[in-house]
Amino acid sequence: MSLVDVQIDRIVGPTHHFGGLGVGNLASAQHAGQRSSPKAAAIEGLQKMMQVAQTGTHQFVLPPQSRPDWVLLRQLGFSDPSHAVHQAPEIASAVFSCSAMWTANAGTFTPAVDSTGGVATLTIANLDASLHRSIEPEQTAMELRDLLPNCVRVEPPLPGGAAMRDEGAANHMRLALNGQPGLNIFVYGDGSPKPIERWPRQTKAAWEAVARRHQLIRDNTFYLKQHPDAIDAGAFHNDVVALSHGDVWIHHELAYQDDAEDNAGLEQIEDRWRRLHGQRLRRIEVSDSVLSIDDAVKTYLFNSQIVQPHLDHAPTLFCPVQVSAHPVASELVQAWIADGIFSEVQYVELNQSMAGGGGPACLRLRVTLPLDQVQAMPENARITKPTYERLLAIIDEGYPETVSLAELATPQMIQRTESVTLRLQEALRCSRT
Ligand code: SUG
Repeated sequence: MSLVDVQIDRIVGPTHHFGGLGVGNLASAQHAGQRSSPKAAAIEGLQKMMQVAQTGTHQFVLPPQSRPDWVLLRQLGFSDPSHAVHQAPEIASAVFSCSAMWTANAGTFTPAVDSTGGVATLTIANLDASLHRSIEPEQTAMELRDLLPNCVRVEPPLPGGAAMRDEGAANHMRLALNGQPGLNIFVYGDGSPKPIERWPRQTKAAWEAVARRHQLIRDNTFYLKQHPDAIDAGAFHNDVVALSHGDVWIHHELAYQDDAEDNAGLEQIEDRWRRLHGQRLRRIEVSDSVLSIDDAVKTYLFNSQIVQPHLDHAPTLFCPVQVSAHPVASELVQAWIADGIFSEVQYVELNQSMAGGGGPACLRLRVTLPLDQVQAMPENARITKPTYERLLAIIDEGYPETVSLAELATPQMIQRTESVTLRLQEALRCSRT
């Protein structure tokens, strides 16, 4: 049965700011405390969604989550966000955080064809590695249960705290020929040797639990250890150093520690692919001498988003504009196009998201479904020209231009941002046709 990719992004919330809270995330640390531009952030994200939809891709959208998170604020002993700004700015930043915009961390999806039980499953990520992200899963689970068709089993986040820390699809790759069972590759960062400076955000035990829950075909399931040097260089997720789609897997030389104990090993994955399909997996390794790991992290080349609306055409690559400004990164893209791996590149400006460490691929969750199931998804949450314009008008009218954390915590600003969030939530309330 033929399957199609659905892209799910979220509108960046009106309280978007630079809290510097991203664990091991260089861009987030570099921009900590700077004034942010919530309106520009939301418009940049929405424009990317429209650009993707215009290729003929199924593009859906979620509204911002409700912020501030009053429950977290009160549970941590504050009643007034402005008191938190002065006494515990990290808590204030967490309660206003819009990090749910990075939906690649919302959960991990595998289609029915990959499981022995024949069920499509999404496990909501617990995001337990950081306070500001651990508040996302509850709302995310409700939203995705409403958005996705009933055939998808939406599973709650893994319990177990740090031992089971899970950041969703950002560390998962699925390689497959259309409609056929895929190879699921799960990338983790814990175990020995460890990064020197940074805390790995994904554990192998969490992935093993996800694979069991999803009843994945064992021979098609692989675990790869992220290279500790990549984590130390700021690749806090696999999707900062690797991209994948169909039979294409492009990654940086330092992405994985190939000889780690219990690791699948790249060769084993290639062998399995050859045995299943009788052809070669198109794996491309970009060596550090061509593009250094630091430049990979700076440009977010590997965080480009791949979409393939028409299977008889090579996919389109959406790259951050930072790639076009880098001679080597942009040459690599041109070489991939010349080799027929992609049909074209479209550059997208996502400066506000990039400053928090999120590129085009971080901003979307990919779900692969039969077409009739996609057609059963709520039409009002699909990006079309009229929906785009309606959302743009609400953002333009209600979002602040620029803010600091202290300004976000004033009663007038809270009233304003809560009200525009409600308008967007109302506009996107899922109603099935
Ligand atoms: O978890 N940034 C996010 C960026 C997530 C990117 N996602 C993927 N690679 N898929 C994170 O580090 C920044 C928040 C701040 O600056 O306060 C932040 O949370």
